[in-house]
Amino acid sequence: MAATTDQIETTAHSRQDPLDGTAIRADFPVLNGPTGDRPRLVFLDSAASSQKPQVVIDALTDYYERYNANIHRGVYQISELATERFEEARRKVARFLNARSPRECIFVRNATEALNLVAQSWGRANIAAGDLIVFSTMEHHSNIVPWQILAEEKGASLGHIRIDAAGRLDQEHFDELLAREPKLVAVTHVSNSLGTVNPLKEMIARAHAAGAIVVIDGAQSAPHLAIDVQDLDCDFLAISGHKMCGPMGAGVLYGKRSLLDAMPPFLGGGSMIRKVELERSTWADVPAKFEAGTPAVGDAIALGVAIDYLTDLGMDRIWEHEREIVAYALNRLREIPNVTIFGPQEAGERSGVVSFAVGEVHPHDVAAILDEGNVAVRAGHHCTQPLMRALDVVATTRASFYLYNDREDVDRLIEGIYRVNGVFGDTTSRTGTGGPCREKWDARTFEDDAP
Ligand code: 7TS
Repeated sequence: MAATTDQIETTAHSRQDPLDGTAIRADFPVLNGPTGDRPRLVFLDSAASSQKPQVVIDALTDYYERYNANIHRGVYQISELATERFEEARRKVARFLNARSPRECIFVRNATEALNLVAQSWGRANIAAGDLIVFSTMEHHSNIVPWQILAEEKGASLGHIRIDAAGRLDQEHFDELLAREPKLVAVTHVSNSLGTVNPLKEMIARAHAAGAIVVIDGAQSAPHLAIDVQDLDCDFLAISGHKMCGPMGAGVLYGKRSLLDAMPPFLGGGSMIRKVELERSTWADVPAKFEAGTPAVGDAIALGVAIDYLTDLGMDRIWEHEREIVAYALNRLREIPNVTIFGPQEAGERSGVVSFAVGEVHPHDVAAILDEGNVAVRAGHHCTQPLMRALDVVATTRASFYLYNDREDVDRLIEGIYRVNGVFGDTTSRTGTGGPCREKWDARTFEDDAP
């Protein structure tokens, strides 16, 4: 029987400690499906989008088969049920993030939409000519472009926190930028390209002391570690459901109630109004004020089920599981002399993301050869072009691990890299130090990234 939001069963993994990636894969049809004459799929691109467990797929099917209806308007039974389940999902999100109230959690499509909402609503109301907006060099384009659009429109200026040679945010440079009293600081919790976990709590406290509000891009942290927005004291946090076992189409913007209440709407239309007259309208209370039009009802409900699934396994155990795999992956990658690993070198300092170069082989060639062995990785700039420029590379190959990966997956990755070297020849000898990228990486001063 299909799982619904109120009947998710305790999974077979509940009492396992630590997590067992092989057993968890049994919950994910894509990872278990037939692969013809290819070996089992090793999925190492969860930073782009995670796979979905059967319970999440069932929750979607259940919604469309049993109670598909628009919400907040029908007086008939299935509309009421859909509304109840949608609002229940909001409560689950609030508990997951430890928000003070579900009203602080707005359903959007994804992290990109959440960040644009803040830029367009809070930003247009609060940013003026000459104001400073700060973000970091390691941001995903979703946490860069909305601020550029806003700054352009308002005549505001931009400051970019530099990164150091190990791929961490340069905290001294951050303090220099804070001394210029920015109005807003936007920073990622975890880098999608380097895996760096940023020391947010103290950065947020410093930003607040300087008078800034703080927007956190949680797209790469919410799937992997326990987030407590009250403890962090961030003003806004953006997450994408599809990276955390949920369906495409449901993300969340968390915002402090006092800020959300004071903000103008982002999109206008149905559901977000209190009263509409021909000349003017008034707005509904949050969260409805920011949820114009028909939302992705089934997706939001299924995101609630994904949150149940993750919570049931335990976010702390998921984090520990990934630590173990990443430590193993870093060690095994270091066995290969022409592999350069970007970002912090210790597993404890990074999430499940490992970007690397194989000698001078183009990342797309690396990914294509890995795919021949049914190992799925991503190659490219990962929507972090300014970061690639700081690294002095055009692209990297990126393996990103999640709860369903294990050491065997790492071994398959390593086998594939040896195959790359077999095809292209080991390029180590050209530099003798682990490839040209590392030399450039070490020599980089990053001065040209100064605002
Ligand atoms: N922020 C970060 C840190 C991300 O990694 C991503 C997506 C986004 C924002 C945007 O998320 P979306 O759901 O709105 O698209 N990152 C990636 C990636 O690393 N590969 O593909 C998408």
